Amino acid sequence: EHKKDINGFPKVILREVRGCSAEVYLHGAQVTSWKNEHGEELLFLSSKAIFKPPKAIRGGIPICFPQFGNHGSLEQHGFARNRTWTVDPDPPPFATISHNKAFIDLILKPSEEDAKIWPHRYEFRLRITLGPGGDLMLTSRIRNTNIDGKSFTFTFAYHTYFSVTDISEVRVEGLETLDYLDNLKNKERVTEQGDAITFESEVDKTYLSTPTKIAIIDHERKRTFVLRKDGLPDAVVWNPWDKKAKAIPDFGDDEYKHMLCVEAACVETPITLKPADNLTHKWYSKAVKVQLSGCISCTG
Ligand code: TA6
Repeated sequence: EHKKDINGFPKVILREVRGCSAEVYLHGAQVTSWKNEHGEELLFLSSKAIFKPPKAIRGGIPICFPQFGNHGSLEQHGFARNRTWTVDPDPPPFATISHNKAFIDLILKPSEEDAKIWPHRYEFRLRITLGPGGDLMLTSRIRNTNIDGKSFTFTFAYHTYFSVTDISEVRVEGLETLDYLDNLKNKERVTEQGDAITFESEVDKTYLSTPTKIAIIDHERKRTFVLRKDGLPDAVVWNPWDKKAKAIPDFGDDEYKHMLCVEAACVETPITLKPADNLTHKWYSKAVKVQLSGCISCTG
């Protein structure tokens, strides 16, 4: 269902048979709401979020492409989350579709402006699916359409903001004993301790070579999020805590207590894409596209 919000910004609403729903803004192709069949909101969205360029919406699931982080020449986390996407008129045959799922296909191609800052041609196709059980799946397919034969590399993340009751009562399971880069200590490489991760201060960690499944347990609300990913070896865990949250203009002062970012990502080893052969419009062979999927389900 295509709608405009109270400020006239276009968004799409996905509804599933049992009453689960999701909302996606064309600004950044950003999911900003994911509700279960009881109408409970499962994603964090800041009360101070800005829904138009040049800001990315604070919350939901920002798409970080073609760069995760702020090390390069591009803006922090790349420009994809700051662009207006369009509905894909010619969606590829994603194998995952079935009749009882709600989905939307969006596409981003470079503008003249973008080509100046990132001199590559690409097609970024994103399918957002709300499954029969209310699972939310994002599948990105990126194709290099350079005609000069040049490959390009990129880093990537689904920068997901989970809504939690109280961050000090949250545990993350699946990242124990793994190595991570501590982004608060100049990306020092550290080995995580042996049991579930809990939170009592600012955290900004890029876990490397992580499992396909990570669990986020909201103890108070007896709710568990399970994040499953494919093609994304890393996972970023972030909570700004009080001081950093106060310093972020579009973040409410106490809102850090009710969110946790766990992000399916590819950070340590960038993905390199060769130019696609001059294939027909049929969807592209494996070699020239990459499929990055993140699926989050929620129990309780
Ligand atoms: O994902 C963690 C992180 O890289 C943090 O360092 C923090 O900058 C966060 O992303 C939010 O970034 P943003 O550009 O959305 O304010």
